Amino acid sequence: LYLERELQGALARDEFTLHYQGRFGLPACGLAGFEALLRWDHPVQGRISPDKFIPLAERSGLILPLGAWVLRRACEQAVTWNFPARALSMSVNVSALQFEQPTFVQDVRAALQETGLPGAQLVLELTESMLLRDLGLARQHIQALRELDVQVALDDFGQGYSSLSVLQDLHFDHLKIDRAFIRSASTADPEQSGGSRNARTVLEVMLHLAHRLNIHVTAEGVETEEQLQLLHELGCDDVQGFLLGRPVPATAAGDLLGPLP
Ligand code: G
Ligand code: G
Ligand code: MN
Ligand code: NA
Repeated sequence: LYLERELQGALARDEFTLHYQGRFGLPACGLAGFEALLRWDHPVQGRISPDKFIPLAERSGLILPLGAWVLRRACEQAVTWNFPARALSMSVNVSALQFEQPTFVQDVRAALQETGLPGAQLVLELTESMLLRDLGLARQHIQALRELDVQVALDDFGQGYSSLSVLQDLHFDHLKIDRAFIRSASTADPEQSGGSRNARTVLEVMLHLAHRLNIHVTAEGVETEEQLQLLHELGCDDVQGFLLGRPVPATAAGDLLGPLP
């Protein structure tokens, strides 16, 4: 309750910042884009994890102005970093309440227009659970986003009770495989080798399925060289994770950009 009350004024007090984590293309591991990740620095409590405050912000509705701020800020940053000239994209996480707003697509269009970011440079990350709440609305919004050239990613794929129906019913540009899969497919524990073999097969088939649907695959939570090697062998397109880069503030993320081509 304390945090919920504190959250109300946090946007006005300027306590939120965005961190950026790189996404890297295989095999060369060149930078392909960034994912914007929200951080809350409370003056007394210190850094509070989004896992903690996003659900609170969803419950109170604060996620709407906060989500709008994130989108605007991330688009501005992508323009500042010359993303169109670099052919990089900025990924933004969207919450269920945000996605369900009748004005959602208009809000995205306004953010693009006001910041000058071309739609093609933006990726919106959606989760399966939010899409299944109203499949008809999801279809409509995704179609309208495509008309803006905005890319759509299915985030956390494989987490919880995933079904294949969303892949059949909706059109995604990217699939982000949940880090739990990456971990179990690459485990070196001999006791786990049966499970690891199974997990590897599941990963392989997920990649094959996505590629047959023309969906670009990103592996999340890549932490070891062994995982990177495995993903390369399996033909994964992009990787994200602590091995290649943690989420960092804008100044540090900007240092990862080379000179303009
Ligand atoms: O960055 P971190 O691993 O702490 O993020 C934890 C969770 O918070 C992840 O599920 C991530 O998708 C989510 N998250 C981070 N930033 C945002 C944001 O700007 N909006 C929404 N809706 N979720 C976010
Ligand atoms: O749900 P979503 O995929 O948006 O969550 C992104 C979160 O995952 C970020 O908050 C980031 O801190 C976290 N993350 C990114 N890379 C790694 C990693 O290699 N290992 C772990 N454990 N977490 C990661
Ligand atoms: Mn994400
Ligand atoms: Na994810």
